[in-house]
Amino acid sequence: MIDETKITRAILENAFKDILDSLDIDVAIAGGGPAGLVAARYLADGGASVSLFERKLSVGGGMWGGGMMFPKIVVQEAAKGILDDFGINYIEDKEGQYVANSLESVAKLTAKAIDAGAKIFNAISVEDVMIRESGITGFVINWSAVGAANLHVDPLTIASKFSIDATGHPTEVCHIARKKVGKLNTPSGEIEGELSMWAEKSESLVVENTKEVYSNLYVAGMAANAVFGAPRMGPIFGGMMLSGKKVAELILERL
Ligand code: 48H
Repeated sequence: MIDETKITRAILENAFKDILDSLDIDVAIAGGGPAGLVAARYLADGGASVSLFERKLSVGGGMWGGGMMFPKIVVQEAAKGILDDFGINYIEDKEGQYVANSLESVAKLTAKAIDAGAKIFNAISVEDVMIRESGITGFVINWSAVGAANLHVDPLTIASKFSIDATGHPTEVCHIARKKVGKLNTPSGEIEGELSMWAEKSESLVVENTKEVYSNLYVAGMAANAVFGAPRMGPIFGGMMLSGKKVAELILERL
């Protein structure tokens, strides 16, 4: 028999289990754009316990909108293997690059991350970090609705061995860390800031810049270029996915 109280109990019990299982994990990821989703999948595939916190109701970040809201993304040869790995369909165009549907891409990145065992929490924002002598030891989280309504509500915490800032252009976690710890592992110790569009340069730099930016805090995706002072690239997404894969590999080596 369908009963409202039973529905409510099923939702609460199962949601509480997921969040309780995430209190002390291997890797916490802030941001569910392409870089965060790809990282989540490969980390979970590698046996890590991983939870991803996304501010919005939907994951996918800037991928949904393709280029100027035309729902297509371009992916270069170097990242074709990741499209295959996620079962994303594509066509090779005349320019020797691959074109995929942005909606299908978000859906499959998300589904594969969840299938691999990553836990994804939407509508939750990372609003601070925990810092100990060893470095960053986890995220301070709150419902995004609390911030949106400007309510004074204290947050909760998630402890993790490693954290990833995959918050895209605003590189929010690194900004918080920079404010609280003083200097990051960047040339100036500051957030260097994103430069203007130069796709070819940017796509290789985003992979190069995917690294540990403070003890146990890694940066991936657009945030990596924003932190290390590299250009943006427009609607080519190979670098985001390669960055997600690289950060997963770097962390798995240390786990
Ligand atoms: C929880 C947060 C918080 C927070 C933000 O922007 P994204 O898609 O990031 P990437 O790096 O995976 O991909 C970048 C790509 O989409 C892009 O913007 C490109 C290629 N631009 C090129 C150009 O030239 O403009 O996703 C980041 C996600 C978003 O969903 C945010 O809502 C979320 O992070 N987020 N989640 N806590 N504090 N801040």
